[in-house]
Amino acid sequence: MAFRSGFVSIIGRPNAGKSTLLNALVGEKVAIVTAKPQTTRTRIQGMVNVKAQRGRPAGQIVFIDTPGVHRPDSRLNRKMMQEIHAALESRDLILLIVDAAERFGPADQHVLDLVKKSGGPVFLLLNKIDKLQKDKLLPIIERYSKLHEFQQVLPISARSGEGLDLLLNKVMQALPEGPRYFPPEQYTDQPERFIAAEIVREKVLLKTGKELPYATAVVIEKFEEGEKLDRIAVAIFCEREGQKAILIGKGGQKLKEIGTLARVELEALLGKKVFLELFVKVKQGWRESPAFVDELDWRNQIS
Ligand SMILES: Nc1nc2c(ncn2[C@@H]2O[C@H](COP(=O)(O)OP(=O)(O)OP(=O)(O)O)[C@@H](O)[C@H]2O)c(=O)[nH]1
Ligand SMILES: [Mg+2]
Repeated sequence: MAFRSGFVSIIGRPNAGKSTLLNALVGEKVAIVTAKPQTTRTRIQGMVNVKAQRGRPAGQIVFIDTPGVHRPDSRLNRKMMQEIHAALESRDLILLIVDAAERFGPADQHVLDLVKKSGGPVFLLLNKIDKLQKDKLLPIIERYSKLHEFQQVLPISARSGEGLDLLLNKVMQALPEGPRYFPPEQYTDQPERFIAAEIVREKVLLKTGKELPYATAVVIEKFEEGEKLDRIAVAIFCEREGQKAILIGKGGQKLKEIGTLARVELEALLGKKVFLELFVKVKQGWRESPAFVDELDWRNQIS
């Protein structure tokens, strides 16, 4: 059977579990995951190399994680929506992912309309079925199936892995013959620097309350690779002095906790000791600054 490949975009509301799904499919932490909405800010590719099995050809699937679909109210949010539109264009397949335990509402309709408008085949993934009583599932599937001619409606749990094998098989069946786009050992398109910044941002989201997540941005200021030790300096931007005080915490305690968590994960990622320095900086209104928001996207940092 001929090799198959294609690009598959994962689209859904904030917190639906898009990044958790990407990580579970790839088997590596490609995208950061938190319980807070709007965690993902750019589109992120994760590659899965599929071996041939009985009745299934070998292939390479490039999954694209995206920010959650929301109503944009700032420059940053508009940029996030642009990322979603970019991921919707000329894809081989769209995975629309919803939290199966939540009621379908206007925000879900908005996502569905967006996906419909882009045309092309769509799989509906009913995620988080681990939270659901089994007898609740069938009526949910029936209700969702009436909304659109989905090519597949698949119950999954990105967290437990339930349903993901079947999902991979169905995706492979839906993809065309095509080349291997990336070498087999490459599992993401993001540079290490960006992953490092994202890891720090994840720890910031994890360790702070409701208000800060939207107001923080993380920029790598120094990334010096050594044989045994990497020296990384990171700026955490927020919008107000009060937020800076929260991030630093009493006697620097909060920042220390963030730094320790991030360092441990960076050392595992880089396979080396890491000397990590964090600086908190205030940049008023950065979310409205086109230059700053554009600079946050690693694609713009490279070109
Ligand atoms: N119980 C359960 N929780 C899940 C599952 N998938 C994701 N979650 C949780 O849902 C929350 C959001 O997960 P993410 O993967 O960050 O969601 P996302 O869609 O990428 O969110 P944004 O990046 O903010 O758009 C996290 O707390 C996850 O642990 C699942 O299958 N079951
Ligand atoms: Mg995400």
